[in-house]
Amino acid sequence: MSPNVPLDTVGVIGLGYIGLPTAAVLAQAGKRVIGVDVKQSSVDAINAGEVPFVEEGLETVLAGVVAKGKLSAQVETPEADAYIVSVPTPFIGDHDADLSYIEAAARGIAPKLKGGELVVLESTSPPGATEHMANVILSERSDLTSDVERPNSVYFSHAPERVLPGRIMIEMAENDRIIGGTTPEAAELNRDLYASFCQGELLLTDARTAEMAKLTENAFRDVNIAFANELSLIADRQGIDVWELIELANHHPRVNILQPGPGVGGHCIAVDPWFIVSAEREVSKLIATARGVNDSKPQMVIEKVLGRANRFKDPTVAALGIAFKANIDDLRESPSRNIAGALADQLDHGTVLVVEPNVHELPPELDKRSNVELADLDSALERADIVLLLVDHDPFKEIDRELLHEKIVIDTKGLWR
Ligand code: SAJ
Repeated sequence: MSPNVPLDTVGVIGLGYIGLPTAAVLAQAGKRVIGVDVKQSSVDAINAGEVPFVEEGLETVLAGVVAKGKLSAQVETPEADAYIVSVPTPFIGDHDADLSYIEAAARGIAPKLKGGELVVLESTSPPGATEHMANVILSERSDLTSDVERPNSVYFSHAPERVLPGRIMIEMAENDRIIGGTTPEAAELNRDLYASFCQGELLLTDARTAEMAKLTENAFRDVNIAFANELSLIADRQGIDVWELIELANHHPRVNILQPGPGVGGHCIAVDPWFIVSAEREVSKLIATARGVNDSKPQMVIEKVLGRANRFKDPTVAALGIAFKANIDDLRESPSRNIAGALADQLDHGTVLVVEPNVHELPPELDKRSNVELADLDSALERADIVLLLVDHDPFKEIDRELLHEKIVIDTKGLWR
Protein backbone atom coordinates (compact mmCIF):
# COMPACT_ATOMS: atom_id res chain seq x y z
CA MET A 1 0.00 0.00 0.00
CA SER A 2 1.30 3.44 -0.84
CA PRO A 3 1.98 5.90 1.98
CA ASN A 4 -0.83 8.30 2.77
CA VAL A 5 0.78 11.60 1.79
CA PRO A 6 -0.52 14.34 -0.52
CA LEU A 7 0.63 14.62 -4.15
CA ASP A 8 -1.18 17.81 -5.11
CA THR A 9 1.70 20.14 -5.94
CA VAL A 10 4.63 19.02 -8.06
CA GLY A 11 7.96 20.78 -8.66
CA VAL A 12 9.54 19.76 -11.97
CA ILE A 13 13.24 20.59 -11.99
CA GLY A 14 14.63 21.06 -15.52
CA LEU A 15 12.22 22.20 -18.26
CA GLY A 16 13.86 20.67 -21.31
CA TYR A 17 12.68 18.16 -23.90
CA ILE A 18 11.36 15.80 -21.20
CA GLY A 19 10.76 17.98 -18.12
CA LEU A 20 8.49 20.46 -19.91
CA PRO A 21 6.15 17.88 -21.49
CA THR A 22 6.03 16.03 -18.15
CA ALA A 23 5.13 19.26 -16.33
CA ALA A 24 2.45 20.00 -18.95
CA VAL A 25 0.75 16.58 -18.76
CA LEU A 26 0.81 16.62 -14.94
CA ALA A 27 -0.84 20.05 -14.96
CA GLN A 28 -3.37 18.79 -17.52
CA ALA A 29 -4.13 15.92 -15.13
CA GLY A 30 -5.08 18.47 -12.45
CA LYS A 31 -1.86 18.85 -10.44
CA ARG A 32 -0.56 22.28 -9.52
CA VAL A 33 2.83 22.25 -11.21
CA ILE A 34 5.72 24.62 -10.63
CA GLY A 35 8.46 24.18 -13.21
CA VAL A 36 12.02 25.20 -12.42
CA ASP A 37 14.79 26.05 -14.86
CA VAL A 38 18.10 27.87 -14.53
CA LYS A 39 17.51 29.56 -17.89
CA GLN A 40 15.47 32.75 -17.41
CA SER A 41 14.60 32.89 -21.14
CA SER A 42 12.96 29.42 -20.94
CA VAL A 43 11.09 30.43 -17.76
CA ASP A 44 9.76 33.59 -19.46
CA ALA A 45 8.73 31.71 -22.63
CA ILE A 46 6.91 29.01 -20.64
CA ASN A 47 5.06 31.57 -18.49
CA ALA A 48 3.88 33.10 -21.77
CA GLY A 49 2.63 29.65 -22.84
CA GLU A 50 5.36 29.23 -25.44
CA VAL A 51 7.49 26.14 -26.06
CA PRO A 52 11.20 26.93 -26.61
CA PHE A 53 11.62 23.94 -29.01
CA VAL A 54 9.59 21.98 -31.59
CA GLU A 55 7.46 19.09 -30.28
CA GLU A 56 4.18 18.13 -31.94
CA GLY A 57 1.14 18.82 -29.71
CA LEU A 58 3.02 20.32 -26.75
CA GLU A 59 2.31 24.01 -27.41
CA THR A 60 -1.49 23.57 -27.26
CA VAL A 61 -1.39 21.70 -23.95
CA LEU A 62 1.15 24.12 -22.46
CA ALA A 63 -0.81 27.23 -23.47
CA GLY A 64 -3.97 25.70 -21.92
CA VAL A 65 -2.46 24.80 -18.53
CA VAL A 66 -0.58 28.10 -18.23
CA ALA A 67 -3.78 30.05 -19.00
CA LYS A 68 -5.65 28.06 -16.31
CA GLY A 69 -2.92 28.80 -13.74
CA LYS A 70 -2.10 25.09 -13.31
CA LEU A 71 1.49 25.48 -14.54
CA SER A 72 3.98 28.24 -13.93
CA ALA A 73 7.76 28.41 -14.20
CA GLN A 74 10.43 30.04 -12.04
CA VAL A 75 14.15 29.95 -11.36
CA GLU A 76 13.99 29.03 -7.62
CA THR A 77 12.98 25.59 -6.34
CA PRO A 78 9.56 25.84 -4.63
CA GLU A 79 8.00 23.91 -1.75
CA ALA A 80 5.97 20.99 -3.18
CA ASP A 81 4.52 17.57 -2.27
CA ALA A 82 6.53 15.85 -5.00
CA TYR A 83 9.54 16.70 -7.14
CA ILE A 84 10.56 15.37 -10.53
CA VAL A 85 14.21 15.89 -11.43
CA SER A 86 14.71 15.98 -15.20
CA VAL A 87 18.14 17.53 -15.73
CA PRO A 88 20.97 16.58 -18.13
CA THR A 89 23.50 13.82 -17.38
CA PRO A 90 26.30 14.58 -19.85
CA PHE A 91 29.67 12.83 -20.11
CA ILE A 92 32.68 13.59 -18.01
CA GLY A 93 36.13 12.01 -18.49
CA ASP A 94 36.11 8.70 -20.39
CA HIS A 95 32.33 8.51 -20.99
CA ASP A 96 31.44 8.55 -17.28
CA ALA A 97 28.15 10.23 -16.29
CA ASP A 98 28.41 13.74 -14.90
CA LEU A 99 25.95 13.79 -11.99
CA SER A 100 26.60 17.43 -11.06
CA TYR A 101 23.24 18.68 -12.44
CA ILE A 102 21.41 16.05 -10.38
CA GLU A 103 23.45 17.06 -7.32
CA ALA A 104 22.61 20.75 -7.90
CA ALA A 105 18.89 19.91 -8.22
CA ALA A 106 19.08 17.84 -5.02
CA ARG A 107 20.73 20.70 -3.12
CA GLY A 108 17.94 23.01 -4.35
CA ILE A 109 15.24 20.61 -3.13
CA ALA A 110 16.83 19.76 0.26
CA PRO A 111 16.00 22.99 2.16
CA LYS A 112 12.36 22.91 0.95
CA LEU A 113 11.51 19.49 2.42
CA LYS A 114 9.42 18.95 5.55
CA GLY A 115 9.22 15.14 5.45
CA GLY A 116 6.69 13.01 3.53
CA GLU A 117 7.65 14.26 0.05
CA LEU A 118 8.37 12.14 -3.02
CA VAL A 119 11.52 12.91 -5.04
CA VAL A 120 11.61 11.25 -8.47
CA LEU A 121 14.70 11.14 -10.66
CA GLU A 122 13.76 11.01 -14.36
CA SER A 123 17.14 11.81 -15.89
CA THR A 124 18.81 8.89 -17.65
CA SER A 125 21.39 7.79 -15.10
CA PRO A 126 24.00 5.15 -14.35
CA PRO A 127 23.18 2.49 -11.74
CA GLY A 128 23.23 3.98 -8.24
CA ALA A 129 22.35 7.57 -9.25
CA THR A 130 18.99 7.63 -7.41
CA GLU A 131 20.66 6.49 -4.18
CA HIS A 132 23.33 9.13 -4.78
CA MET A 133 20.65 11.83 -5.17
CA ALA A 134 19.00 10.63 -1.94
CA ASN A 135 22.36 10.77 -0.14
CA VAL A 136 23.00 14.34 -1.33
CA ILE A 137 19.61 15.44 0.03
CA LEU A 138 19.86 13.53 3.30
CA SER A 139 23.42 14.70 3.95
CA GLU A 140 22.11 18.29 3.82
CA ARG A 141 19.12 17.41 6.03
CA SER A 142 20.13 15.20 8.97
CA ASP A 143 16.59 15.72 10.39
CA LEU A 144 15.12 13.66 7.50
CA THR A 145 15.47 9.96 6.56
CA SER A 146 14.58 7.52 3.76
CA ASP A 147 13.60 4.88 6.36
CA VAL A 148 9.83 4.60 5.89
CA GLU A 149 9.38 3.21 9.42
CA ARG A 150 10.42 6.55 10.86
CA PRO A 151 8.59 9.87 10.88
CA ASN A 152 10.00 12.55 8.54
CA SER A 153 10.89 10.07 5.86
CA VAL A 154 11.38 11.20 2.25
CA TYR A 155 10.55 8.85 -0.64
CA PHE A 156 13.09 8.46 -3.47
CA SER A 157 12.35 6.82 -6.80
CA HIS A 158 13.56 6.54 -10.39
CA ALA A 159 11.11 6.69 -13.30
CA PRO A 160 13.14 6.81 -16.52
CA GLU A 161 11.44 8.48 -19.46
CA ARG A 162 11.23 6.40 -22.65
CA VAL A 163 9.37 8.71 -25.00
CA LEU A 164 10.46 9.13 -28.61
CA PRO A 165 11.25 12.71 -29.68
CA GLY A 166 8.57 13.72 -32.20
CA ARG A 167 5.97 11.51 -30.46
CA ILE A 168 6.47 12.69 -26.90
CA MET A 169 2.89 13.81 -26.16
CA ILE A 170 1.44 10.49 -27.36
CA GLU A 171 4.05 8.23 -25.79
CA MET A 172 4.04 10.07 -22.45
CA ALA A 173 0.39 9.10 -22.02
CA GLU A 174 0.53 5.63 -23.57
CA ASN A 175 3.93 4.01 -22.92
CA ASP A 176 4.37 1.54 -20.10
CA ARG A 177 6.54 2.99 -17.37
CA ILE A 178 9.22 1.41 -15.19
CA ILE A 179 9.22 2.80 -11.65
CA GLY A 180 12.02 1.89 -9.26
CA GLY A 181 11.94 2.96 -5.61
CA THR A 182 14.81 2.99 -3.16
CA THR A 183 12.05 1.43 -1.01
CA PRO A 184 8.84 -0.36 -2.14
CA GLU A 185 6.80 2.44 -0.53
CA ALA A 186 8.60 5.07 -2.64
CA ALA A 187 7.83 3.10 -5.83
CA GLU A 188 4.16 2.88 -4.84
CA LEU A 189 3.92 6.60 -4.16
CA ASN A 190 5.62 7.31 -7.50
CA ARG A 191 3.05 5.02 -9.18
CA ASP A 192 0.19 7.04 -7.63
CA LEU A 193 1.64 10.25 -9.07
CA TYR A 194 2.30 8.88 -12.57
CA ALA A 195 -1.09 7.12 -12.75
CA SER A 196 -2.58 10.64 -12.94
CA PHE A 197 -1.31 11.09 -16.52
CA CYS A 198 -0.05 7.72 -17.75
CA GLN A 199 -2.48 5.11 -19.09
CA GLY A 200 0.30 2.59 -19.76
CA GLU A 201 1.20 -0.18 -17.35
CA LEU A 202 3.22 1.04 -14.34
CA LEU A 203 5.85 -1.60 -13.55
CA LEU A 204 7.36 -1.45 -10.07
CA THR A 205 10.91 -2.48 -9.21
CA ASP A 206 13.94 -1.19 -7.28
CA ALA A 207 15.82 1.96 -8.31
CA ARG A 208 18.97 0.23 -9.59
CA THR A 209 17.01 -2.12 -11.89
CA ALA A 210 14.98 0.80 -13.22
CA GLU A 211 18.19 2.72 -13.98
CA MET A 212 19.65 -0.28 -15.83
CA ALA A 213 16.38 -0.98 -17.68
CA LYS A 214 16.46 2.39 -19.40
CA LEU A 215 20.13 1.99 -20.35
CA THR A 216 19.44 -1.55 -21.54
CA GLU A 217 16.64 -0.44 -23.90
CA ASN A 218 18.84 2.12 -25.62
CA ALA A 219 21.87 -0.21 -25.70
CA PHE A 220 19.66 -2.87 -27.33
CA ARG A 221 18.75 -0.43 -30.09
CA ASP A 222 22.33 0.78 -30.45
CA VAL A 223 23.73 -2.75 -30.79
CA ASN A 224 21.09 -3.61 -33.38
CA ILE A 225 21.70 -0.43 -35.41
CA ALA A 226 25.44 -1.23 -35.26
CA PHE A 227 24.67 -4.61 -36.81
CA ALA A 228 22.80 -2.86 -39.65
CA ASN A 229 25.62 -0.32 -40.08
CA GLU A 230 28.25 -3.05 -40.19
CA LEU A 231 26.17 -4.91 -42.78
CA SER A 232 26.06 -1.74 -44.89
CA LEU A 233 29.88 -1.64 -45.00
CA ILE A 234 30.10 -5.32 -45.90
CA ALA A 235 27.38 -5.00 -48.55
CA ASP A 236 29.07 -1.94 -50.10
CA ARG A 237 32.27 -3.91 -50.64
CA GLN A 238 30.33 -6.87 -51.99
CA GLY A 239 28.36 -4.75 -54.46
CA ILE A 240 25.09 -5.63 -52.73
CA ASP A 241 22.19 -3.24 -51.97
CA VAL A 242 22.06 -3.39 -48.16
CA TRP A 243 18.40 -2.30 -48.01
CA GLU A 244 17.30 -5.08 -50.28
CA LEU A 245 19.45 -7.49 -48.27
CA ILE A 246 17.82 -6.43 -44.97
CA GLU A 247 14.33 -6.45 -46.46
CA LEU A 248 14.84 -10.00 -47.66
CA ALA A 249 16.40 -11.24 -44.41
CA ASN A 250 13.55 -9.65 -42.42
CA HIS A 251 11.09 -11.97 -44.14
CA HIS A 252 12.42 -14.67 -41.82
CA PRO A 253 9.92 -14.93 -38.94
CA ARG A 254 12.61 -14.49 -36.28
CA VAL A 255 14.80 -11.83 -37.93
CA ASN A 256 14.18 -8.09 -37.52
CA ILE A 257 17.21 -6.05 -38.60
CA LEU A 258 17.12 -2.26 -38.12
CA GLN A 259 18.16 0.29 -40.74
CA PRO A 260 21.68 1.51 -41.52
CA GLY A 261 22.34 5.23 -41.80
CA PRO A 262 25.08 7.88 -41.53
CA GLY A 263 25.61 7.08 -37.82
CA VAL A 264 23.59 7.19 -34.61
CA GLY A 265 22.64 10.56 -33.19
CA GLY A 266 20.54 12.16 -30.49
CA HIS A 267 21.21 12.53 -26.81
CA CYS A 268 20.05 9.03 -25.83
CA ILE A 269 21.08 6.06 -27.96
CA ALA A 270 24.55 7.44 -28.71
CA VAL A 271 25.07 8.27 -25.02
CA ASP A 272 23.32 5.83 -22.68
CA PRO A 273 25.22 2.63 -23.61
CA TRP A 274 28.40 4.31 -22.37
CA PHE A 275 26.89 4.51 -18.86
CA ILE A 276 26.75 0.71 -18.84
CA VAL A 277 30.28 0.43 -20.24
CA SER A 278 31.62 2.93 -17.73
CA ALA A 279 29.95 1.06 -14.81
CA GLU A 280 31.17 -2.40 -15.91
CA ARG A 281 33.90 -1.89 -18.50
CA GLU A 282 35.39 -5.41 -18.34
CA VAL A 283 32.19 -7.23 -19.20
CA SER A 284 30.50 -4.77 -21.59
CA LYS A 285 32.57 -5.61 -24.66
CA LEU A 286 29.74 -6.05 -27.17
CA ILE A 287 28.03 -2.82 -26.09
CA ALA A 288 31.32 -0.89 -26.35
CA THR A 289 32.10 -2.36 -29.79
CA ALA A 290 28.65 -1.44 -31.10
CA ARG A 291 29.24 2.15 -29.99
CA GLY A 292 32.51 2.12 -31.88
CA VAL A 293 30.87 0.76 -35.05
CA ASN A 294 28.14 3.42 -34.96
CA ASP A 295 30.58 6.22 -34.15
CA SER A 296 32.82 5.25 -37.08
CA LYS A 297 30.00 5.38 -39.64
CA PRO A 298 30.17 9.18 -40.28
CA GLN A 299 33.85 8.84 -41.24
CA MET A 300 32.92 6.17 -43.80
CA VAL A 301 30.37 8.56 -45.33
CA ILE A 302 32.91 11.39 -45.42
CA GLU A 303 35.47 9.18 -47.20
CA LYS A 304 32.88 8.09 -49.74
CA VAL A 305 31.99 11.70 -50.59
CA LEU A 306 35.64 12.80 -50.79
CA GLY A 307 36.38 9.86 -53.08
CA ARG A 308 33.64 10.96 -55.48
CA ALA A 309 34.48 14.67 -55.20
CA ASN A 310 38.00 14.09 -56.54
CA ARG A 311 36.96 14.51 -60.13
CA PHE A 312 35.64 18.07 -59.65
CA LYS A 313 37.80 21.18 -59.40
CA ASP A 314 35.30 23.05 -57.20
CA PRO A 315 32.83 20.42 -56.03
CA THR A 316 29.45 21.50 -54.70
CA VAL A 317 27.87 19.05 -52.27
CA ALA A 318 24.21 19.33 -51.26
CA ALA A 319 23.95 17.84 -47.75
CA LEU A 320 20.29 17.01 -47.25
CA GLY A 321 19.47 17.09 -43.53
CA ILE A 322 21.56 17.90 -40.45
CA ALA A 323 19.01 16.94 -37.73
CA PHE A 324 19.75 13.73 -35.83
CA LYS A 325 16.74 11.99 -37.38
CA ALA A 326 13.71 12.51 -39.61
CA ASN A 327 11.21 15.35 -39.21
CA ILE A 328 12.61 17.02 -36.09
CA ASP A 329 14.68 20.18 -35.52
CA ASP A 330 16.99 18.61 -32.93
CA LEU A 331 20.64 18.92 -34.03
CA ARG A 332 22.18 17.53 -30.83
CA GLU A 333 24.72 14.73 -31.26
CA SER A 334 23.82 14.65 -34.95
CA PRO A 335 26.15 12.62 -37.17
CA SER A 336 24.83 14.47 -40.26
CA ARG A 337 25.76 17.83 -38.79
CA ASN A 338 29.28 16.55 -38.10
CA ILE A 339 29.54 15.11 -41.62
CA ALA A 340 28.58 18.49 -43.13
CA GLY A 341 31.24 20.23 -40.99
CA ALA A 342 33.95 17.69 -41.83
CA LEU A 343 33.20 17.96 -45.57
CA ALA A 344 33.47 21.74 -45.40
CA ASP A 345 36.89 21.30 -43.76
CA GLN A 346 38.19 18.65 -46.08
CA LEU A 347 36.84 19.58 -49.53
CA ASP A 348 39.53 21.67 -51.19
CA HIS A 349 37.80 24.59 -52.91
CA GLY A 350 34.45 22.89 -52.38
CA THR A 351 31.10 24.25 -51.21
CA VAL A 352 28.61 22.53 -48.92
CA LEU A 353 24.96 23.49 -49.36
CA VAL A 354 23.08 22.45 -46.24
CA VAL A 355 19.37 21.81 -46.71
CA GLU A 356 17.54 21.52 -43.39
CA PRO A 357 13.83 22.38 -43.69
CA ASN A 358 13.36 22.30 -39.88
CA VAL A 359 15.78 25.11 -38.96
CA HIS A 360 16.08 28.75 -39.98
CA GLU A 361 19.77 29.19 -39.25
CA LEU A 362 22.90 27.06 -39.31
CA PRO A 363 24.52 25.98 -36.03
CA PRO A 364 27.48 28.28 -35.18
CA GLU A 365 30.27 25.92 -36.25
CA LEU A 366 28.77 25.66 -39.76
CA ASP A 367 27.59 29.26 -39.97
CA LYS A 368 31.11 30.62 -39.45
CA ARG A 369 32.53 28.70 -42.44
CA SER A 370 32.75 30.65 -45.67
CA ASN A 371 32.14 27.54 -47.82
CA VAL A 372 28.90 26.44 -46.11
CA GLU A 373 25.46 27.86 -46.98
CA LEU A 374 21.96 27.10 -45.71
CA ALA A 375 20.11 26.53 -48.99
CA ASP A 376 16.56 25.66 -50.03
CA LEU A 377 16.02 22.25 -51.56
CA ASP A 378 15.37 23.36 -55.14
CA SER A 379 18.41 25.60 -55.50
CA ALA A 380 20.69 23.09 -53.74
CA LEU A 381 19.62 20.33 -56.12
CA GLU A 382 20.17 22.60 -59.07
CA ARG A 383 23.65 23.69 -57.99
CA ALA A 384 25.01 20.42 -56.61
CA ASP A 385 27.49 18.08 -58.25
CA ILE A 386 27.01 15.58 -55.44
CA VAL A 387 23.69 15.08 -53.62
CA LEU A 388 24.28 13.55 -50.19
CA LEU A 389 21.10 12.37 -48.46
CA LEU A 390 21.74 12.29 -44.71
CA VAL A 391 18.27 12.46 -43.09
CA ASP A 392 15.01 10.92 -44.35
CA HIS A 393 12.91 14.07 -43.81
CA ASP A 394 9.49 13.88 -45.54
CA PRO A 395 10.18 16.69 -48.09
CA PHE A 396 13.18 14.73 -49.38
CA LYS A 397 11.00 11.70 -50.13
CA GLU A 398 9.05 13.66 -52.69
CA ILE A 399 12.00 14.90 -54.75
CA ASP A 400 11.49 14.50 -58.48
CA ARG A 401 14.03 11.76 -59.34
CA GLU A 402 14.63 13.45 -62.71
CA LEU A 403 16.43 16.24 -60.82
CA LEU A 404 18.97 13.69 -59.56
CA HIS A 405 19.63 12.24 -62.96
CA GLU A 406 22.86 14.04 -63.81
CA LYS A 407 24.16 14.10 -60.22
CA ILE A 408 26.33 11.84 -58.15
CA VAL A 409 23.91 10.58 -55.49
CA ILE A 410 25.02 9.20 -52.13
CA ASP A 411 21.93 8.09 -50.27
CA THR A 412 22.87 7.07 -46.70
CA LYS A 413 19.27 6.22 -45.73
CA GLY A 414 18.17 4.21 -48.77
CA LEU A 415 15.39 6.76 -49.34
CA TRP A 416 15.56 6.88 -53.13
CA ARG A 417 16.04 3.20 -53.94
N1 SAJ B 1 18.61 5.03 -36.28
C1 SAJ B 1 19.23 4.28 -37.28
N2 SAJ B 1 18.63 3.12 -37.70
C2 SAJ B 1 17.44 2.70 -37.19
C3 SAJ B 1 16.83 3.46 -36.16
C4 SAJ B 1 17.44 4.61 -35.73
O1 SAJ B 1 20.31 4.63 -37.78
O2 SAJ B 1 16.96 1.65 -37.65
C5 SAJ B 1 19.26 6.26 -35.80
C6 SAJ B 1 18.42 7.52 -36.00
O3 SAJ B 1 18.58 8.06 -37.30
C7 SAJ B 1 18.99 8.43 -34.94
C8 SAJ B 1 19.33 7.44 -33.81
O4 SAJ B 1 19.40 6.17 -34.40
O5 SAJ B 1 20.19 9.06 -35.38
C9 SAJ B 1 18.34 7.43 -32.67
O6 SAJ B 1 17.01 7.51 -33.16
P1 SAJ B 1 15.79 6.67 -32.56
O7 SAJ B 1 14.57 7.11 -33.26
O8 SAJ B 1 16.10 5.21 -32.60
O9 SAJ B 1 15.77 7.03 -31.01
P2 SAJ B 1 15.76 8.41 -30.15
O10 SAJ B 1 17.19 8.72 -29.76
O11 SAJ B 1 15.01 9.50 -30.82
O12 SAJ B 1 14.93 7.93 -28.88
C10 SAJ B 1 15.38 6.81 -28.13
C11 SAJ B 1 14.19 5.85 -27.93
N3 SAJ B 1 14.66 4.59 -27.36
C12 SAJ B 1 14.37 3.40 -27.95
O13 SAJ B 1 13.73 3.31 -28.98
C13 SAJ B 1 14.87 2.17 -27.26
C14 SAJ B 1 13.19 6.50 -26.99
O14 SAJ B 1 12.14 5.58 -26.67
C15 SAJ B 1 13.89 6.96 -25.69
O15 SAJ B 1 12.97 7.61 -24.81
C16 SAJ B 1 14.96 7.96 -26.07
O16 SAJ B 1 15.90 7.27 -26.90
C17 SAJ B 1 15.61 8.47 -24.79
O17 SAJ B 1 15.28 9.58 -24.37
O18 SAJ B 1 16.38 7.71 -24.18
